[in-house]
Amino acid sequence: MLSKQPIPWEDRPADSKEVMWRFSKNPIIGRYHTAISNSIFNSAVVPFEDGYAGVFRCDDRSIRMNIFAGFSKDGINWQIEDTPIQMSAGNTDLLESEYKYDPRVVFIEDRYWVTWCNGYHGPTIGIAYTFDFKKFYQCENAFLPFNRNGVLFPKKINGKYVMLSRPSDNGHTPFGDIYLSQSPDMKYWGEHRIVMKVTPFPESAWQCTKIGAGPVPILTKEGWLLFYHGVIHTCNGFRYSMGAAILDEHQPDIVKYRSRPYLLAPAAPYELMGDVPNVVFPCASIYDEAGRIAIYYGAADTVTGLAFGYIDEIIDFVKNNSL
Ligand code: BMA
Repeated sequence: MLSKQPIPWEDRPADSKEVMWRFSKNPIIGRYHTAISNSIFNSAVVPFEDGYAGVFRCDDRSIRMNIFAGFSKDGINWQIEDTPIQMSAGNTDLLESEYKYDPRVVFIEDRYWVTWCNGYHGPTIGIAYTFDFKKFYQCENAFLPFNRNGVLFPKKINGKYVMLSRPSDNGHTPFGDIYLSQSPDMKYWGEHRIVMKVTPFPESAWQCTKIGAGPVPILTKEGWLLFYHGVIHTCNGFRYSMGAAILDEHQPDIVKYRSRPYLLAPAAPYELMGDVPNVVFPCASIYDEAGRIAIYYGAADTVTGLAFGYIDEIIDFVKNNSL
C-alpha cells in the first residue's frame, strides 16, 4: 500500500546490480519474537495511523498456525500480540476455523480487509475486516476447499471486489495456477477466470510447479503490478522464489508481461535454512510517492525479511525480460 510516512528503506549496495536487494538487518522478525512463537513468517503489513499495523502468521510451539495483530512505528521494529486474533461475526454467523495462516491485508474504501488460508475441513480462503486491528469481523469463506493464496485487489474493478487465489489440494499441493474471482458484496464469489498458469518446464523452471499471488497488486501506469511466488520441485523438495507480472488495469485476468527470471530467490542463510529450507514467500509491500518499495517476505517458513527496489525499475525489468 502507498505510505505517506517514511517506509523501511536502505539504498542498493554500491556493489549490487540486482533489481531487488535484501535489507542488511534481515531478518527483521526472528522466530522467537513473541512469548509463544516457534516461527513468524508469511505476514502482512499496512500503513496505519502514524505508523504501521500488521497481521502476522505465528506458528506456536505446538506448531498451531494462527494469525496475530502487530504494530510498529517504523515498519521494522514490531510489537506483536501474544494471543491470536479473536474473531467476531461479520457478514455471517461465526464460522469454525481449525487454523489460520498466510494472511494478506488491504485497505478498501473504509476498512482493512484481511484474507488468509482458513482451515475449514481443508484449506480455503477466510475473509475478515477490521477498522482498528483490535476488533476483527470474520465473513463468509470465499471459496470451497481446497484453496490458498487469497489476495484482494485494493479497489473494486468494474464495480466488483476482485480476488486472486490458487485452487489446491489438502496437502502440499504439487500443482497450482492463479485464478481470479469477483464479488458484488464480499460474500458471494463467482465469475472465476484463469489469470496465469505454471510455465512449461524448462522455459522458466523456477515457476514450473506452482504459482500463487503474493502481496496486494499495485496499480501503476502499465497496469497492476503483481508480485507472486513460483515453485520448482527439486530432488530435495519445493523451492519458492519471487517473480512479478503486470496485469491489465480494467481486465486483470489479462497478463501483459511476466518475468522469465525471478526477482528474488533463496540465497541468504536465513532463506536457505529453517523449518522449511529454500523459501522466499512475499505477502506484503509498502511503497512511497517516490516509487520506492519494501516487500515483506517469509524466509524458510521461520523468520520475516525485507527486500527493496524501485517500482519503475521492476516494471522495466519485467517488460524487458517477459515470457
Ligand atoms: C505453502 C504454505 C506456505 C509455506 C509454503 C512453503 O503451502 O504452507 O505457508 O510458506 O508452503 O512451505
